[in-house]
Amino acid sequence: MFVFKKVLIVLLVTGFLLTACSGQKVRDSIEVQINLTEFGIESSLTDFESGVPYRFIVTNAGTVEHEFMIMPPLTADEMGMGMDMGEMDQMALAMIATEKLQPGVTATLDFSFTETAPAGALELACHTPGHYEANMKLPITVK
Ligand SMILES: [Cu+2]
Repeated sequence: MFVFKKVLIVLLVTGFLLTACSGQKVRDSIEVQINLTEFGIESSLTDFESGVPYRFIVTNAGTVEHEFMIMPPLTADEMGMGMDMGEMDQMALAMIATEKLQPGVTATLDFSFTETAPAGALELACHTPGHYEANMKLPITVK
């Protein structure tokens, strides 16, 4: 009876540890530090993997308001046309709006890419009027 109890306890503890470990693997996201400035975007990571959960920690390190978008690059035509913000928002895979990125503020965004993206297909960008044209963009890849 004593041995049986011991085995049972070992099994219970092992089961608990396995559950705890596998649960953590699913939840843990990779942190990506992002700085927005006048005018540029810096990121601790530019090569991503599809299916991996990322936590984008975006800081507006500038003195004017910015926004953060993950989206395809705009063509020269689209830039010239002056797309409205609604169209822009629809193109974005994910975004943090201007209201949440006032100067000095840090906002977070949890996001997983669901598809791969070769070089040139996606970028991090700020589309506050004039900022994209002033080079607030950073190419990324997703494998
Ligand atoms: Cu901006």
